[in-house]
Amino acid sequence: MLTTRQQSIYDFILDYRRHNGCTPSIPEIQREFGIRSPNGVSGHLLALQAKGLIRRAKRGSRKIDVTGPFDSRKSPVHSSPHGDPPCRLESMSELAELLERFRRGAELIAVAITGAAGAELDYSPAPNRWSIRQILCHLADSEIVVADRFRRIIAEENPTIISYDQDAWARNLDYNRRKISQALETFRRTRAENYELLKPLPPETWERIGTHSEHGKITLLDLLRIYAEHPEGHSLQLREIREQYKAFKARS
Ligand code: NI
Repeated sequence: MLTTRQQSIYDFILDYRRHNGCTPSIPEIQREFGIRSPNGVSGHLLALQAKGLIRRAKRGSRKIDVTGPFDSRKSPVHSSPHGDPPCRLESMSELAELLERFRRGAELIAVAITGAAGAELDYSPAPNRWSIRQILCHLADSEIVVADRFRRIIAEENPTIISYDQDAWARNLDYNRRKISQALETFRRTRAENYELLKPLPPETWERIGTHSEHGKITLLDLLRIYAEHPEGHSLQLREIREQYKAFKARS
């Protein structure tokens, strides 16, 4: 069992990686959780490491490998031993598989929230953890963001990809009050549009690049990998929240 804090830090690492294609630095984890010293973060990371969820190349290194059960699929973006994102396609069947995972994203989310209603939708398992409603809004908004990123990388020469603060969006864009049905529909519709855009692209287009404002060079293929994985991670998160809600209801 993880402590609530360890779980939150682990979730943060997974979600950060989903969005950015790499894991957060110690100072970023400090800032996120208001931890004063880097040693405080190291303590939590050592605990996650002891539980076999992460692995670190060496003490103090930026690179955190996620190895836990939530992530049996190795990070597609930073799986090379030198830490450079692989830009090339291993095979056309790999691409077909990624596109199919990407296509199925909205369906996965719809299944994960089937039957959820009422207070369950706004239940937050712990401070700073998102509710089902907030996660759905986040999925809709992040799909709109990536719709722009895909189009820029395909159409423009090395466009700048600007990062966004997903927690500030959740706080300031009314995620607590938005309609879940509408968020799911936006996610489904935007993902379908993105899929139609990506499906017929010729192999060389997948090597086109953009430059991320914080993380540097990223290929169209990297972006597809990250966003094929994105709803998969959040669907596991949704299932966990629903389990936690069930336990909470049983207690109260
Ligand atoms: Ni996310």
